[in-house]
Amino acid sequence: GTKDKSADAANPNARTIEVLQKMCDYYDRVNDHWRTTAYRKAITTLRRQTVKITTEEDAYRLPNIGRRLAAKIAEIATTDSLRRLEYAHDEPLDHALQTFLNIYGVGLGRANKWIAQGFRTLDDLRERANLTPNQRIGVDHYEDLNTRIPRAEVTALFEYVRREASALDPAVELLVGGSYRRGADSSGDMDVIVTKKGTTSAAELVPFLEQLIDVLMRKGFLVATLAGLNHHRNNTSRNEPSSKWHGCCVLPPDAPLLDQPNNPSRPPHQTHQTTMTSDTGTRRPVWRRIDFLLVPESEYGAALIYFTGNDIFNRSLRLLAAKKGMRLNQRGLFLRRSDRRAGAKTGTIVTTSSSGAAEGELLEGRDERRIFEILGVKWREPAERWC
Ligand code: DCP
Ligand code: MG
Ligand code: MN
Repeated sequence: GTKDKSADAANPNARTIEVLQKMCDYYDRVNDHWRTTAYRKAITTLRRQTVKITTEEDAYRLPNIGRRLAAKIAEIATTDSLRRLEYAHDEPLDHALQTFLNIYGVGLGRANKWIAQGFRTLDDLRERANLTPNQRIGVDHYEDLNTRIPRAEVTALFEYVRREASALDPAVELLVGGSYRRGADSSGDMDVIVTKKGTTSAAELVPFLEQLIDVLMRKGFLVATLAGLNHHRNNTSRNEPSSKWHGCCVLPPDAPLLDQPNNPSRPPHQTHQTTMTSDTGTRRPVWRRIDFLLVPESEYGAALIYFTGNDIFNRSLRLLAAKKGMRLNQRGLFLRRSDRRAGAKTGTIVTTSSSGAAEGELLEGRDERRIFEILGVKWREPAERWC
């Protein structure tokens, strides 16, 4: 069809579509339905074009593209082609760009600005650039944060978190999602999903997470905060605490590192590198990225699907939901407002979502398998969700 990846790659607007898709995914994640829809429509329009759209005027003339999106499209198209013109045959510049793009939280715009300011290396940034606190963490721990975490270390890190969590509140349940739940040998980060029986909003879990983070910080397990609970990236929420926490952690030197709890054949610290030796010869633990995600029990199934991924799998499930008159996001599977008849088709008892009518009526939130069922998709084990 017109929506697959190979078709996008051949499109003259492929790069613009790719960037818009990332923004669309972001707005979708923060439940900004209005922007998500606007971006989705613009992407559909761009996919139909046979020439590259580079100016605001040309973009604005197309269907379903407003002034501001037209300006965005022109900006993406021109900055990206500028970059290609300037850097394509300039190996050092291209190398600098790749280095900067691998710094945690740094995108194309930021990286290009640093290059324009004359910076080429991490040392240039460290010594001369005006870095935000997060950028400084990304630069100072560049190697660590670009190293994948072996599965056994994710398991050990998680055991540590789980022990502290159950000491605070034994009723709270934790699970590692993301690539770890899909069975990966190594992960880019650790995605810890936090839930508790009887909860209906993430806010109910905030006091617990605040306590847990406090304990883990004091014990030296958590070493940096990148996005705290008071970080309002979600522009649709009015001053509510965020339901996620992003930061860095280290494996305590005495934590056991075993693939299985009773595997005596593999002594700790022998098969995986969890410490790094610095220039001065001192050993220090490797910094790892950790995310905490607060999920009420009522949304647990939908959140599990979302945070298990992978992102392509999520996108195809959402697309399928849309085709069937439903809407899937990290909070639940909903009946689209304009398409109430689908409820009759699925035979589901329809209840109103606590978040109001914006998302339509809630079909299922808490049960992962039930969401697959209602969508009419055969159950896929997490290990089968790589796409
Ligand atoms: N996710 C998504 N769309 C995105 C980003 C994330 O659907 N744009 C979902 C699917 C991911 C999950 O969130 O599996 C966790 O995000 P991560 O970035 O941590 O990705 P993974 O855990 O899958 O991979 P990695 O090993 O790189 O952490
Ligand atoms: Mg992950
Ligand atoms: Mn993550």
